[in-house]
Amino acid sequence: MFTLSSKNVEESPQFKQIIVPDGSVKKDLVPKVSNKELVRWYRTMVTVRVLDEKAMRLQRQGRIGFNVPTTGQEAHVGAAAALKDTDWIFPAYREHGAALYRGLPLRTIVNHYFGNNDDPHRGRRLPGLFGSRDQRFVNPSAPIGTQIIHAVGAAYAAKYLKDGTVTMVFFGDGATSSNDFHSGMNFAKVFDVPCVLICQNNQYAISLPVKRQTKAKNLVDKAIGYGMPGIQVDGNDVFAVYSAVSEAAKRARKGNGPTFIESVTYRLGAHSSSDDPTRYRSKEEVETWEARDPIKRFRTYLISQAILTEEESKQIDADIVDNLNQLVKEAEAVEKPPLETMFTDVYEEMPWHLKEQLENLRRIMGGGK
Ligand SMILES: Cc1ncc(C[n+]2csc(CCOP(=O)(O)OP(=O)(O)O)c2C)c(N)n1
Repeated sequence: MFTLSSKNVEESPQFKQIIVPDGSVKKDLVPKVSNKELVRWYRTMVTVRVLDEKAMRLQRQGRIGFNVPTTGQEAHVGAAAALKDTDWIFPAYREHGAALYRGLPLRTIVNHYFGNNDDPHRGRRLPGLFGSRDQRFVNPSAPIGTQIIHAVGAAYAAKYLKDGTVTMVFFGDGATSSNDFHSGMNFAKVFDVPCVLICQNNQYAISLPVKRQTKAKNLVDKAIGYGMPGIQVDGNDVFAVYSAVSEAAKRARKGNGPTFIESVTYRLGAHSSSDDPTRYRSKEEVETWEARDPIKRFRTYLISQAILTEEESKQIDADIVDNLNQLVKEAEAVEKPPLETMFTDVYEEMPWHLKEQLENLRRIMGGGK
């Protein structure tokens, strides 16, 4: 049986790939998507990259508290693009591209990074763990894998209500070892709920490589045990991700139940701003994956097809940087939430014990805000 390793991903017999790393394509597999839409995907992917690079610098400068890197995993934008706006997305914590594609304003994410008074979460969540009801982009849960059962439950509700919506849940390779993965996958297929379960196999759960996570040859093989269709896809290929999710969403909408997708990708950055990946992986391995960069190959494709010129792509990139720098400047100038907001917005009326804690805190802080 074929075992996937960082060196041979392209040789896998079941691996779905449309744009190969040099930017050329398997023509008959290219999805029918307008040029305008392709440029939207490109913009979104570049925005995610630029945001990540900026956020890491801001964190190192002590201007924001934390960052969850997304560099290398931007092709998941194709997954969001394959759904309808009325479908629900249950993300893990590296799906900034799906949120932006759905229309969550970049300004909101930047405010959230600063935990300022305009952050809808008002600084009460780890930066990167944001959600938005308007975009049907559910708040990620920090405990690994829990969103799988939430998404499957919501899909069960959609089936019961016959409202035609599909749910899509993202999770990492590490999450496939969680109890919630098992119960979610099992329940999803037993009740044939309209759910797309997409595992972003970025090769590591913090420092634990995927080969120490499971004895299965490939994560996609896990679908077989639940009687569910599985697709293994090049997770650095936006076309392949889009096609796989389109196929899965179509199946779900027809009433034919869930699909498990293993999206094979790589986290080029650290696990989080608190991690040092040089302690557990080699420079050579990272370079192997840098050569499969999802943005570079998509840009090469767009330019080769005259969908964008080299100059236009550079202009888009530069505009994104300028816009982000401006948003950062503005977000940094917004006041921090007042102290009492740690206790408000939790209950409609603040209960006595929170009032007491607020008073104690005020006393300790010397009445400061
Ligand atoms: C239930 C649970 N156990 C452990 C952790 C600590 N933890 C945070 S992230 C992480 C790794 C998750 O890896 P994976 O699912 O592959 O996602 P990735 O971070 O690679 O995107 C772990 C173990 C947690 N948040 N929740």
